[in-house]
Order: sequence, then structure tokens, then C-alpha cells
Amino acid sequence: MPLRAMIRRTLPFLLMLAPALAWGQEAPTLYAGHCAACHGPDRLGGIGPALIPETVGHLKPAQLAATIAHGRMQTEMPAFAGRLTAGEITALAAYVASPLAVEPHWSEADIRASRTVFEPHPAAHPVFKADLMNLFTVVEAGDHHAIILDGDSFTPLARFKTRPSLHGGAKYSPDAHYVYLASRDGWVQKYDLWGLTMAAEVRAGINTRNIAVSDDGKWIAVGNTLPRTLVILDAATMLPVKVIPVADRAGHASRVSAVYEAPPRHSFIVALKDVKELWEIPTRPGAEVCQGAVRTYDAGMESPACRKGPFPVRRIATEDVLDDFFFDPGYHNVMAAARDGRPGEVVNLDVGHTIATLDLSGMPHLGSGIVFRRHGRWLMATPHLKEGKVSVIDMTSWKTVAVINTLGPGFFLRGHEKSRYAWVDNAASPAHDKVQVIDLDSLKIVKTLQPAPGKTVGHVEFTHDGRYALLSDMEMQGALIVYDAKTLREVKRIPMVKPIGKYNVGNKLEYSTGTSH
Ligand code: DHE
Repeated sequence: MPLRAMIRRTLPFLLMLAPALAWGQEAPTLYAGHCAACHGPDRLGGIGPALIPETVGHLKPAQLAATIAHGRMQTEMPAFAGRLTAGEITALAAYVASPLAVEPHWSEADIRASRTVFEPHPAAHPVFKADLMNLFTVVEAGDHHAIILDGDSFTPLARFKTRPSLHGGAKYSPDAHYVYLASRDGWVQKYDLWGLTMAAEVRAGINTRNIAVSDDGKWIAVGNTLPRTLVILDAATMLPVKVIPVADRAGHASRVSAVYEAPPRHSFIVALKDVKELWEIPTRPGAEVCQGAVRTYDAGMESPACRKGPFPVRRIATEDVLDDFFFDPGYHNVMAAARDGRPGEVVNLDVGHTIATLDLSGMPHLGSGIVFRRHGRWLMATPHLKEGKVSVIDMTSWKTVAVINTLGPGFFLRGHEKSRYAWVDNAASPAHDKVQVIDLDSLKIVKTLQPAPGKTVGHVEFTHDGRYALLSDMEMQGALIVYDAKTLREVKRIPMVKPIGKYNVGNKLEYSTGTSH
């Protein structure tokens, strides 16, 4: 057999074997003996998170090995250092980060069967006196809990257990009755903010990017990477009403990068990670997709050529795949980019195609961007995940008008209509213990704060009135640090277990331009 044909024949077999060589033959047996009871025999999760690359792939092998060796304080995860050798721990760390041999299925029936509704029934009114619009949901990732915090007194009203690995923004129902939380493992939890009790939960996927709530509060869209689906849940029952396979026109499957609600359009907008399409999914009854546009018809007027609802998909061709995106304040345009240094693009949702290119080298984290007005113009600012800089873009010309150098790459940028400052972290750099404050008029850094030397700090959210900025010290023995947003002085420090994200009800529901939605 010629050499080339031999290589072609044997390569797939060698590739199949490669992970086994990396983790050693014994890893699956070690997994079955020590991990399967909590993380599932199929590695898809149980009381512990799924152990698959989609869930743990963002961790370095050394971080995974350290977790196996030393456990996770204040969680059920025990330390295995005494029971397993260093070699066995390294093999297990490689095994749990390796792809599954067969892609798992998670059907509508699986979703339905996973749903639990908890007693008691929905509260008729809030059981507390605190201002509903100034509550915060604070995620304590360290021991898988969330806190409902009164944003006036800065005291917790409730603390409850969540699914492990919550990720992405908490989303509120328009009447502020419920908060919805998503975990990387596909669990969506519905918590009754008025009654301060868990209402329901459902597993909508094996691995989820994020969720969005429709502007009328009736539907939740869940964007998955495993399986390649977008799931629409009925927010009242938390049961699936539609499972949409995510694939382009030609049938190439794709992971979802992110899904957001565009309120004036009454639509979900979905960015796709593997194919060059952006989707718009109208949520109102009677909405159809006709000749590439969303139209709403009265009953009896529908055209047979249209893609009918519920939840028809409008496909918009894009120049590139999209990892991250951001809306203009009118929800006419989407600013989007792949996270690989190629230029970003502006997709106009009204005409349904790309209208401009964005000069965004590096790895912009557009989902973390903010919008603000400066000298009569709307500007957008975004941090970058791989470079210490914030890019400022004019939302009329789509040109980058300033680049603000920070101490190092970070994740989040945050502002508020009533504050002249925006806060940016340096959490992915050696300066991870510093946050920097940008004056939005001069576009200069005016202060660098180091509230807990050596500790990682980041993710700011303002109170509803913009008077205070709340920052996370993200360590296990961490804290929520409250600053006066004008004087930039610390006013309170509340101990918490690795607090990460915090979400103010009023800012989210009123679509504050300084925060994520
Ligand atoms: Fe996130 C939001 C993607 C890593 C904490 N992150 C989001 C959203 C997306 C996203 C698409 C928007 C969700 C929404 O608003 O509903 N995050 C990604 C990534 O692609 C990335 C870089 C790699 C990955 O692991 O998926 C990533 N994110 C992280 C982290 O390592 C962080 C710091 C810690 C963690 O817990 O995973 C992290 N991401 C967050 C937080 C938000 C978030 C706290 C919500 C921000 C907000 O204020 O709305």
C-alpha cells in the first residue's frame, strides 16, 4: 500500500488512540471508581458538574490537577491527594479535559423529564420591604450559592444553593418577580424573588452558553454548545416548547456563542460560533419570516411562502463566525466579532446584512461593553480578553476613536448613566488585584484601586441610582466591596465565598447603557 494511503487509513485510528495515550489506560477506571458517583458515569454531571472539555476546558491542566488533589473548600468536592498518586491525578486531569468518544444527545424528552417544580407556590407580593428595583443577585461561585442583596442597606435578604458552575448574566422577568440563572451544565433555575424561594429548575442542555428572557417575560431562550441546539422554554412552566437544531442553511451544525433579547424588536438574537450566520427569532404570535425579514401578520393574512412560527428563524449571512456581540441603543445594529484578532463587523438587523467593519484587533469582549454619550455622540467601549486595552468606538462612523491602555487584560467594563466613570478590571493579568477607573469625558484612567493586594478583583455593578459601585474580591475568602461611585472611597466590605457576578434588578430591567442585559 502506498505510504500516503497507509497514513490516511491509520490516522483516524491513531487520533482516536491519542487521548488514551495522553491520559493512560487506567484513567477511565480511576474515574469510574472515584468520580462517577458525583459527576456521572458518562461524565455529564450529577451533584457535581459535568467533566467534559466544554465545561472544564477553560481551566489549565495544573488547575484541574490541583482541584482533584486538594478538593474545593466549602463544597462536596473532596481532596484525593492521599488516595491517588500524583501520576494518577495527572492522568485523571487529562481524561476529564478530553473529548467524549460519542457526542451526547439531550432530547426534548430529556429536558422535560429533568424539570422539577418546587413548593411553595408563587408569592403574591414581596415578603420584604426593600426596594425591589435595587435588589442585587450576587453569585458566590466558591460554594455554589447566590445571595439576594438589598442594594440600599447592603444586607442579604436570602442566600440559597445553586447548581454548580453558574455562568453568564442573571436574567429577570419584566415584573421583577423571578430571576433566572444558567449553569455551564445546562441547568436553568427559576428563583422567586418576591417569596425568596426556588421555584423550578430544568436541564435544557449538556453545555450551555447563556440564556435570554423575552421582553414580555413569556419565553426563555437557552443557547447550547452541547448538543447544538437553541431551546425555547415556557417561562411559566419551565417546560420546552421548541428545540431548534442549530445549523446553517447547508446543514452544518454550530455551537451557540450567545443569545440576547432585543426588546423593541420582540426578538431573540443569536450569534453562532461555527457558521457564518446571525439569527433573529421573533417571539410574538403571528410573527413570520418572509423573504429574509420578520413580518407580523394578522390571522388569515399569512403568506404560504413564509416561515411560520412559533419561533421561526430569520438567517442573516455574516462575514465571519461570531463569538461575541453587542447592540446599539436602538437595537438596529449588532456589533460583533470572532475572538481571533480578525476585524469585527456591524450587522444591520433592519436590512439584514453587514454594513461596516470594526477595527478591533486582539480579542474584544463585546458582551462586556458599555454605551455612553460624549460630546453629543453615542460611543461604545469594550475591553479585550488578551490585551490590556479598552477600545472606544463611535457608533455613527463605526470608527475606533480611542484606545485606553490598562494594566493588563480583564473581563468586564461597567458604567452607569449617572456616573462619569467606567470601571475596568485587569483580572486576566499579573495586575489582577487592581481595578482602574476611566473618566468617560477625558477617556483617561483617573484612578487605580488595589482593595485586596494579591487577590483577584473584578466585575462591578452599580446600584440602581448610580451612587455606589459594587466590586468582587473573587477569592474563596473574598468579599463584595462597596465604593462611593463619586469619591471612589470604600464604604463597606461584605465577606463572601468567591463572589463573581452581581446583577442589579433595576439596571437590568431598564436596560441601563452602562451594564449588560
Ligand atoms: Fe463569561 C458573561 C462567555 C469566561 C464570568 N461570558 C458571559 C457571556 C458570555 C460569556 C457569552 C454573556 C452571558 C449573558 O449575559 O447572559 N466567558 C465567556 C467566554 O467565552 C469565556 C472567555 C470562556 C469560557 O469559559 O466560556 C468566559 N466568564 C469567563 C470566566 O472565566 C469568568 C470570569 C468566570 C466564570 O465564572 O466562568 C466568567 N461571564 C462571567 C460573568 C458573566 C459572563 C460573571 C456575566 C457578566 C454580566 O455582568 O452580565
